[in-house]
Amino acid sequence: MARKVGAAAALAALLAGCAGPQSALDPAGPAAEAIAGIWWAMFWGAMAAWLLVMGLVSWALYRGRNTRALARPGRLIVGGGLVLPPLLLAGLLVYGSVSSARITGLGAGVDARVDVVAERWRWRFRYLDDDGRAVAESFDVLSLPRGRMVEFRITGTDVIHSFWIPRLGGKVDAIPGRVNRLRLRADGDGRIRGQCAEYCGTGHAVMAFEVLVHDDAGHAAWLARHPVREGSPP
Ligand SMILES: [Cu+2]
Repeated sequence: MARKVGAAAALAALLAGCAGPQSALDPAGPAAEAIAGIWWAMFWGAMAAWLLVMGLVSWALYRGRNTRALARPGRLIVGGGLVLPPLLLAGLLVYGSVSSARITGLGAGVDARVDVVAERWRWRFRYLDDDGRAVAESFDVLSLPRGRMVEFRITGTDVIHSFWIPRLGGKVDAIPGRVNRLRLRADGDGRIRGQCAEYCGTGHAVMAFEVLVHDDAGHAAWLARHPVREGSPP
């Protein structure tokens, strides 16, 4: 009984590690869902391969002293060592490639645009209207309209940073002199957190930001409360 309780507690603790405001395994949008799908496929695939190897190791260790060697060891070496790995990796490559359009948002219609500027050490978000003019600006807090595909144009002013909201999608580098694009959609509620994912200096640890997902009206009202600052660079 105590063992069962212990095992249940260990499992609960393990699963609790999959949730939270910054967990890529707790997806709140289609890109993060695709990434989590690949992660779980790799996890279960690796688990199956590990169990297979451990089974073979156990068999080799405990089969007894006087049994004869494998009749045809070449088969196991060629099958397990040469044929199986390329097959598994090819399968993973195909699955990953098929998922990549969902991860980048390529081909998806864009509902809103946000410029992301990474600085030492903070995030500047500029919300653009349909004509590409900034209508609002915020620092270290990002508001997103729920269910809308948002295109982020990501750059940096000083060193390379990396824009990452694990519950929404993959990370993209913020490189000075270059604009990288990423499309993300936030469908879920709850606390979402972003973080600079590239070590950028002593302030790296404080380069986290909060993501607020609002409905359309809430998002518009939030933008109205965060006008572009006087003298802010374009
Ligand atoms: Cu940074």
